[in-house]
Amino acid sequence: MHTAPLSAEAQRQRADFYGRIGQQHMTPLWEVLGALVPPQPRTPVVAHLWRYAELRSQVMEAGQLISAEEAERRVLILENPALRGQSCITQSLYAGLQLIMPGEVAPAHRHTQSALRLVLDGEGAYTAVDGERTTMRRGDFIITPSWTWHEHGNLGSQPVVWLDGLDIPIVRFLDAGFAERSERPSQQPLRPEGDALARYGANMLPLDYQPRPAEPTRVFVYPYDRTRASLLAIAQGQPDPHHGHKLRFVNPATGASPMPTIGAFAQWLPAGFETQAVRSTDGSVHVCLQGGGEVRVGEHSWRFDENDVFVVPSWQALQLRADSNSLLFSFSDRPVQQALGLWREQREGR
Ligand code: GTQ
Repeated sequence: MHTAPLSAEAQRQRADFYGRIGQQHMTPLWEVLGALVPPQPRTPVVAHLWRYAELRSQVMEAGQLISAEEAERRVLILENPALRGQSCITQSLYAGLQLIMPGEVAPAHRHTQSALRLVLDGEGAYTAVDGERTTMRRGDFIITPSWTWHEHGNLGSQPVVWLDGLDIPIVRFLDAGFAERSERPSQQPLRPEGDALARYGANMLPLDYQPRPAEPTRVFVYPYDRTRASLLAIAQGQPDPHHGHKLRFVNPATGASPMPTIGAFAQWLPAGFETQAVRSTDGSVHVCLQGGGEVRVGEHSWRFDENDVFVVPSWQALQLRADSNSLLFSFSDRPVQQALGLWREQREGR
């Protein structure tokens, strides 16, 4: 403030005025302008790391407490420590660890919220999306776009755990949430497994396919072996000083992000590589699929290992160091920010 201190009388006058206009549901902008229009992002979100080795037993305990059928989805939500009770990991994104036990089905439903899955632990489960199943293998990135029917099942003999990422807070903010349960817990398979990937994800497209703008991709599984092979191939070249070897997942028919509200990325950091600090306006959720090292976010730092999940708030500097060859998956609301012309990134030293 550059103005002279207020007299007691003037302070009283203002307080009285605020009280009177408050009766009519008004409030003065000048008292809140700095907070409403900050010079740079001032997020309430805090950085945090969830160590999978410490969470796994509790995820498994949930498997004894409630069935997938009763729960509809048996998920332990990862709540940002500064946003407890709000079911979100950043202001715009939800994340949780979902467990499905052998023989269980998490029944078919659909909702306007878009979801991604990143398979972490166990094998033998599948997700079905609009009549096609995909087997869930560790590291697979699977999507269920807005309003697609989906269920999960486990035909194997092991508990299977994956990370769910959804745009629940975005849809809540917009008051645009709809959901419905299917009459049948499992969808009738309409196409063989692999059909969508062959039609839409092999550098070809069906003859008459014309995607609408912002239509989510018909490819609903990005297999880990393909992702890893691409990262290993580009890792023969020079890494980017701020990102290492990092690629974004796309709708192969359009080049846009797989779903309009959530962007997803995969990153390879060779053993010993340390990134330079970078910050961006999209708060992001990261998962270590291979390797381990150290993550620094602002003043905080953590060791990360396989299956650990960490959240980086908007506009906080991120630095990563890989102790062994490391592969990280991440997701954020970047496509939303880019569509609105809001996204910014700042690379240290530039
Ligand atoms: O698997 O459909 O973590 O509807 C939250 C809501 C997962 C799902 C979640 C959901 C799902």
